[in-house]
Amino acid sequence: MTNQEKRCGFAALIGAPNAGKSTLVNALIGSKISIVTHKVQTTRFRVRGIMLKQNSQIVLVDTPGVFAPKRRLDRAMVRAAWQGAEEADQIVHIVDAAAWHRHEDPKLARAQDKKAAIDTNSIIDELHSLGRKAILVLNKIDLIEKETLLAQVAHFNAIGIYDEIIMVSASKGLGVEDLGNLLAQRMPVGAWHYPEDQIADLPMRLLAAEITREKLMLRVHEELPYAATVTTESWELRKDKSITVRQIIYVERESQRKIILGKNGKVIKAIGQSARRELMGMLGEKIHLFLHVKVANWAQDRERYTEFGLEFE
Ligand SMILES: Nc1nc2c(ncn2[C@@H]2O[C@H](COP(=O)(O)OP(=O)(O)OP(=O)(O)O)[C@@H](O)[C@H]2O)c(=O)[nH]1
Ligand SMILES: [Mg+2]
Repeated sequence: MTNQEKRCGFAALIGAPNAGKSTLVNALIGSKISIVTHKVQTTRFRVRGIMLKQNSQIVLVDTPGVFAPKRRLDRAMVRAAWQGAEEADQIVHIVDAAAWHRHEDPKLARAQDKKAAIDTNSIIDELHSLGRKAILVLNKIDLIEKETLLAQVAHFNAIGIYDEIIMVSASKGLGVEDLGNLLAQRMPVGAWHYPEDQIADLPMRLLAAEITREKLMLRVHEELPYAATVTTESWELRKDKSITVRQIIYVERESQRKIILGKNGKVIKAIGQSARRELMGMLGEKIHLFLHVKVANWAQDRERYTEFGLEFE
């Protein structure tokens, strides 16, 4: 294959929180590079995954969900999402088709579904004003009936900003191949940006911090996941090839620190164990993971933003 035939470009995935963007990026790449939870606002910054398909190298940009921001961190997240979209060759708008279906029925709609629908509509407005066409992905089709889905296709088609609509189940792998092929064909001709075997553009210590944050989000509830952030302080390769990783979990208040530690350190221990297990599986080396919980006003601290490439306004 000559270099001329090669294609390379960026595809940004945008959507309301919890639509399944990170799950879809991981499914397209075939490896977990972006964390996933059942909670909204899991992804906080742009994560680049790299996928090879046909003769194309596609840089998939996973973005934070787009929602009405309140806090400084929220605003930085939403800005990061739109920057990802504006810079991309292709925009993929992901909608949770099951949530959209529920929001249309007063008997089924939960508060979260209504929020998702509002966020989805505001994304549509923004795409309109950007004057950008997008690929629509209706995700979570494993949860709804075919007829419902077809009605949704008609609804979104009529909006006039989508030049393709693809139905997928990111978690079941349905339709993922079709989306990959479409993106491959649409990438501009050009040399590949990354080595052939690279699947993510994210330093290991950042990914390791994300893994710990995922386990934390799965373990503690309500507002606590949003009051916490994780930083990798040190990453040390030992002679026996094992790796010592030290991380700090920042929370905003002493009461939150106590919950994360748990009785006799039970909660932090469980978070550490499952993070360590996942890191070991990923790196194939023995990991010694040390977690430390600190109270700090981190959401107002510039460094906690810049380490993730977020803007600090
Ligand atoms: N049933 C079903 N669940 C899915 C599917 N795709 C994603 N999910 C679930 O939806 C939830 C949210 O997935 P994420 O990938 O974290 O969603 P996201 O859009 O990245 O969310 P944020 O980062 O918070 O914006 C998780 O519990 C996933 O397992 C799907 O195709 N079917
Ligand atoms: Mg995500």
